[in-house]
Amino acid sequence: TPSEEVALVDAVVVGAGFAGLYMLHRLRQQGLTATVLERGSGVGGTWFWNRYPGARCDVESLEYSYKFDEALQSEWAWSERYATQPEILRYIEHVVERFDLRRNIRFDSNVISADYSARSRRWNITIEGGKRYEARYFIAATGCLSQPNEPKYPGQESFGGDIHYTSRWPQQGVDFTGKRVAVIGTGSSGIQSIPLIAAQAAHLTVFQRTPNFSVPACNRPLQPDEVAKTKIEYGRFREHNLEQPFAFNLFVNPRNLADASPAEREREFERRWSAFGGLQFLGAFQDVFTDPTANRAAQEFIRGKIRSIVQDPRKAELLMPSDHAVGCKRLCSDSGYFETYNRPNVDLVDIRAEPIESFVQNGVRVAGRVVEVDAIVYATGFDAMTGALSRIRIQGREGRRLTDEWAQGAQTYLGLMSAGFPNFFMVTGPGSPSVLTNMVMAIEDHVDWISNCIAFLDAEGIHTIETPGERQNEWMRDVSAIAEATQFSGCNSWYYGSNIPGKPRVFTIYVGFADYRKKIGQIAARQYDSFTLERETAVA
Ligand code: NA7
Repeated sequence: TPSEEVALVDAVVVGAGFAGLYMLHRLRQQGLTATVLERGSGVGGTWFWNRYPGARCDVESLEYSYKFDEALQSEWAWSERYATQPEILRYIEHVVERFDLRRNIRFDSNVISADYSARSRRWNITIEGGKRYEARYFIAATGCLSQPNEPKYPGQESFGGDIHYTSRWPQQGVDFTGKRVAVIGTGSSGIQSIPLIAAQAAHLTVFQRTPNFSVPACNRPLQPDEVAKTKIEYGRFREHNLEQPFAFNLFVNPRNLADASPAEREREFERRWSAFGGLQFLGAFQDVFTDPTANRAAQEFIRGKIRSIVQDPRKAELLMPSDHAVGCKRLCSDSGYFETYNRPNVDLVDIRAEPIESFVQNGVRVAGRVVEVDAIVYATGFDAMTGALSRIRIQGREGRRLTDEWAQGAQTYLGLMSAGFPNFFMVTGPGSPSVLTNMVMAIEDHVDWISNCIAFLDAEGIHTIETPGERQNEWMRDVSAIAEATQFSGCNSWYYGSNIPGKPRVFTIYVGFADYRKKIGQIAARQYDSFTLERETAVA
């Protein structure tokens, strides 16, 4: 109704995770008014929702944290090499208090639509319940892995026990003591939670569709001397991160696998497995990710490990990936994952051989038999990259809908803007390096770029920025071409949207953070000349 109050701000930011929080801070610092709309009841985004047992980051805590404030980064003390979800959430909450961010965040606010008006040059944003906002800038900080994939099985309502999702775990936690539990899904979330659920529950049955490569995280408490060594030159350490292809210190052995003797190969893989851990495995030889032969050696090494750890040969066989390269799907970092299958209370069901037919009152029916359980845990991942954005009805110029424009795959220029949607920015949007980086570095870089851009526009009296369609086409062609030259193109993964039935198979991640960063930096230095900029025409 016309009398309904509309809040007027310079910018509306959607999402109060790492991206939205820093975006708010930067906008306020430059004297703008901003509101963050967050569908959760607290801050943290990914780290607010994914509270499942064992949830932790696969990038080291000294790297996976904000660098924008010297005092913040030198004072905050991480306890472990890889921080757990509760510790990361505490850190985010600390940042919110320290920079007094909470007063501009509205919680429990699910944004349902955003419409651009060319007449007023404003975005009209509506949240569930009807509250409306008008803003010059509309900024999506909605995350790349924030819209859960929740496959439905026949008979789901008839299941008598509890159903949980790793992607929206209850705040008060879940007690599985004495319970028979099913976990569906063996990606990072499954692989991290399975060991802890198995240790607590009476019995655990894992329903696996595709076995995954996983390497021990080699997590441990951080030692005061190593922390001090990093912090004494934290600025240089961060600069070095920004020059890396994935924005974290991946120690890449400069040798090719073919140049190493069999003994050297074994030694290097073993060192990566038992001392470096996790994603560092990918750096064993510089060609692991580009040469199929080198990659096969890495696959064989991990399969050998699974064979030697898992005592039951049937389970070991099922747990060995055979249809994809190492790194083609996100390499998992675990703490005792394969060992868990040696517990007498853990079973494994291969749902390719025995598909889930339905849920029944007392369990899960597969291939004509019922696996009796008291609780079911979905660890089935996300509608990645575009999922959260496509749930908002975003309408740009002439009523163009973002979901229509992206029907054949996301279309952006630099992963920052999309043609037809003026003054709409995305933080780590599709077409940027996003999930193939240390996310916090990628986020800070984008937020700095967007806020500098807005400062420039305001200073120059430019009211509208938009990307030309042809720039966008060229950009997305480049993004695909770069990916085609890597192992990523060789398998079905959520990077390609393959986990979501009907989603077009498009790679929307720019491989190579440092190159990307240089490119967007040059565009900013050239005063955004590859965009269309409109200013007020002077009246004589
Ligand atoms: P992932 O990595 O997408 O894993 C989801 C798992 O669930 C994976 O094993 C899937 O098998 C399985 N899945 C997905 N849909 C189904 C259906 N319909 N039936 C059975 N099994 C299914 O998500 P995560 O949450 O573990 O991790 C996401 C990222 O977060 C991770 O890579 C890190 O970057 C952080 P599939 O392999 O598709 O056959």
